[in-house]
Amino acid sequence: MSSNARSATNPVKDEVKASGKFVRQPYTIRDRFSADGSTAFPAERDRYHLYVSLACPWAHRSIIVRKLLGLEDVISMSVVDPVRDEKGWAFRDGPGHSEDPVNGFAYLSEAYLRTDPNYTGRYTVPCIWDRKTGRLVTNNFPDITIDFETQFTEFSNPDVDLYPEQLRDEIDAVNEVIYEDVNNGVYRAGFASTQDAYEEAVGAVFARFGWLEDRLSRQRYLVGDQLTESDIRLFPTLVRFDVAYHYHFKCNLWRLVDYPNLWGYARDLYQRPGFGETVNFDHIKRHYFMTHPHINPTRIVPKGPILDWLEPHGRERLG
Ligand SMILES: N[C@@H](CCC(=O)N[C@@H](CS)C(=O)NCC(=O)O)C(=O)O
Repeated sequence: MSSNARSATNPVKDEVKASGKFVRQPYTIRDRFSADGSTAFPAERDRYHLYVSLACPWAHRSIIVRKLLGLEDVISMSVVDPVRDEKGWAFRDGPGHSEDPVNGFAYLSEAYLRTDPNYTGRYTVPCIWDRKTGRLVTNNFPDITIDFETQFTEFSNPDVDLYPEQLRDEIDAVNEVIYEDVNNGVYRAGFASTQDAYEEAVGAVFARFGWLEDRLSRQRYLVGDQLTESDIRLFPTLVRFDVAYHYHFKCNLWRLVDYPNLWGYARDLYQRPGFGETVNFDHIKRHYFMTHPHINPTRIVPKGPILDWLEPHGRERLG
């Protein structure tokens, strides 16, 4: 099956290997922004548009960074319908989502095919459209936040540095293990098609949760004594964990709320500007439970769990 004729019920089918392991597709549109005009996409005001889903953890990272850096008036953004069908992400008016304000596209696929008529990957969020050249610049989520942090500094809040030079090596190392075991780990568990592949992935998720629980018992943030890109990488997975991954992706050895430090850390972030205000549990739940019918064929969205994200976190004592 070619990627352009993806299964209506399971768009990642091509990425589930004979071993039953989910191996995520490589990123295919990977141009970079530049502060100094050294690439074809210089950092400019009112030129670029970020397409996101509020359900998607990969997109959530770019939404948080855009907000924390104060780039909302520089890079415009719009939100797709959280429920995806066989045509992929759609632009539609509804609670928290809208039609495409830039191109009037009905489906995100149109942005990809306008960029490259031979595009065969999945039509994913987040991705960034360039009004000037009429194409997508990138759908590679790690580059998006790093470029916002390092190439748009002329336009961003000078008091916020999420990728400080002296912490970059440690941030990159932490991000790598978090990506493998946690961010993508929950997907490797949820999309596994054999018992062995599932168990390996779930083991990695909870082994890394143990490591994080220990690390966060001693420090308020993942790296250094400030908020960084690493915290922004972890938070979107944590905020989705008990409402989606625990049940829908069968990551159910424990819940986030069973880890005092990790749960306190997640609430600490949630209660800050840029974090809780960018979380939409309605989009998250409807997306996961209604978009993967090979996992949840009834598409029934669970009512719970009931969680108190605003409960005091007590993390101030750590610095
Ligand atoms: N760009 C990355 C991560 C982004 C990603 O997977 N986003 C999901 C939503 S959480 C998506 O847009 N999926 C569309 C699809 O599978 O057709 C990838 O291609 O794996």
